[in-house]
Amino acid sequence: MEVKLQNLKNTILKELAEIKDSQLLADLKNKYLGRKGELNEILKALKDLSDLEKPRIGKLANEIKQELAEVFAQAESAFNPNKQTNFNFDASLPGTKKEIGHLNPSTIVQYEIEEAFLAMGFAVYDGPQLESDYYNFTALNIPADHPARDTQDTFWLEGDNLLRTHTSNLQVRMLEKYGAPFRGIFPGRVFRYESTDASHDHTFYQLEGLMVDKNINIGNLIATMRTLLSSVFKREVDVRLRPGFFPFVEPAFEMDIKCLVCGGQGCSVCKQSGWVELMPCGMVHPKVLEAGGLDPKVYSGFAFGLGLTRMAMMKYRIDDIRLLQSGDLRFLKQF
Ligand code: FA5
Repeated sequence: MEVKLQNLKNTILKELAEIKDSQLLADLKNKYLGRKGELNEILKALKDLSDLEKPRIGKLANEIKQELAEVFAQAESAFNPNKQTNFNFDASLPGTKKEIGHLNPSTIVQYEIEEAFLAMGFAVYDGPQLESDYYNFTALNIPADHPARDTQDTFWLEGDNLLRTHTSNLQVRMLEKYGAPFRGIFPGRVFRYESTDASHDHTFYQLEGLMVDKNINIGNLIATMRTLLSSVFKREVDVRLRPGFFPFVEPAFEMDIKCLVCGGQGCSVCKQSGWVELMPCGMVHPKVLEAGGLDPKVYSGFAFGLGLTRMAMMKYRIDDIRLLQSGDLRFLKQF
């Protein structure tokens, strides 16, 4: 049978070489490869082979069949070159739109802020999310027994480690590493062991800013806050400044924004108050400067800790923070 197959193949190839037109080609194909063609007749005998021979001869038969099909296809397109491209091509039709990824709204806002701060001579830094108690709390003038620790529910890890509760963990790290003068922002992910609702998540993004130099004052802080807001909103928005309390800044302020989801009327995002806590800030506490190796009599500075995820909610009027990390493409594709 093996010999029969090889002989058939050789005969077909020989006859094919002498074919002069497409009709003869079609006849030849039908004669040998058609349903009742000679090749199929030989293949019918496969079933009578021994179990030992069947796989080997079967494989060979398939290879020959495939090879001949390709040879005929080539011959057909040689006789009729238009056959292959037998469709109407309209270059003016729009192409199929490729699906591309989308940036998360928090990332869009982060990039806008980064651009504005780079233009003001700030640099963008990153740092550890797995942090020690020292940099997250103690170095920020929040010793072990300080009640301020309770305001940021913490995911504690083994030893003295934790998942950072805020991007302020980088304040002392940066001063230690770069000294003064210093201008930097540090966007990043933070974690809090708290239950979620429309404006609270357990994992969210903050963007910290720190500027330290000689003669830095509250005027510099306020001018920077203004630049930050206009870089994101590109228009005037209602904000209010009220006294705050954070052991690492003195004086400390809370900057709230009039809720843009409800226009200040009251909703689940602003807890019916019309205002959303957005950006605490203040003048760097002398103890923090000291922890960073600087003399507070020579240097002063300001720091702020923007709720980046909440900023994105305000900008895009997103009424539930949990949507931002839901991974729901119907939501993400809108940005
Ligand atoms: C802090 O985290 C301070 N480190 C901020 C700071 C930096 C103060 C520098 C002074 C100087 P607070 O816990 O308030 O502060 O969080 C800052 C912002 O993060 C809030 O105003 C809010 O916008 C956002 N935020 C806080 N908790 C959550 C949460 N669970 N989900 C989403 N956003 C939150």
